[in-house]
Amino acid sequence: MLDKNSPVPIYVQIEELLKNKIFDGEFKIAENIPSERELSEQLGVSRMTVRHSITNLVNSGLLYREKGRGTYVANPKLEQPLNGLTSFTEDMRLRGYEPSNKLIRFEKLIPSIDIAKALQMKPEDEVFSVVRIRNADQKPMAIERTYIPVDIIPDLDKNMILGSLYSLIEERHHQKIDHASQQMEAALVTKEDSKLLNIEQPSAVLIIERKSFLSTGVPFELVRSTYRADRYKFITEIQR
Ligand code: 16G
Repeated sequence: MLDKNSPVPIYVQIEELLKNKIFDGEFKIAENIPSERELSEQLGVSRMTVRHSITNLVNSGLLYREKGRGTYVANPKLEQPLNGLTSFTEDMRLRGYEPSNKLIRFEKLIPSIDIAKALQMKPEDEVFSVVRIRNADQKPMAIERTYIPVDIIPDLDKNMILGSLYSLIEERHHQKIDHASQQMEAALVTKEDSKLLNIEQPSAVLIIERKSFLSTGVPFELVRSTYRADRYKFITEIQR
């Protein structure tokens, strides 16, 4: 299967071989591929060479590693439009995934001056500080750290925030969500987030910070979302 006399490096030949197995469906989406040890034995090459090929396929998004569990065939990356003011729950349902949340933190506190300022709050006003892991079909996709002024949803509790924040605001509180400003940057995942997202260190993540407003002009959330870069692709339509 591998041609040791070929000018094509062995690790590239292994990449091609693994790619073909993925495209032919022999290795199936979301299933484990054989371990580095198994592949190196089957192919008669060193584990280092196999690891090199697998790392390249992980970097190109065809495979992903899960800590302590092995290497899996990736779903095609999720294409997330950046044009609309949508919620995680809506985005996942639209793509046929079942959204769920794992609540990591839920506290009521007086925020830092910067956060209070951004949310146009008085220094003595409280916020809910919420950290959620956002899953699609039980797989972690993003971590969201959200600040919501207590005045917006005074009776917010742990169970409510396990559902959609946006539908709570719109359907239960009958407020209209109007617009948001957001910024995006690339980063390496922190140690804490690598555990929450179940990815290895180092891995790339995409961070979006969003501040969203009600139709009354009042800001209702300040959110820092950390997305797995191996699972997301952000798209926009632009016109000249
Ligand atoms: C999205 C929003 C986030 C919002 C959340 C609400 C981005 C960058 N962020 O993840 O600001 O808080 O949806 O989702 O899109 P929910 O209604 O499902 O709780």
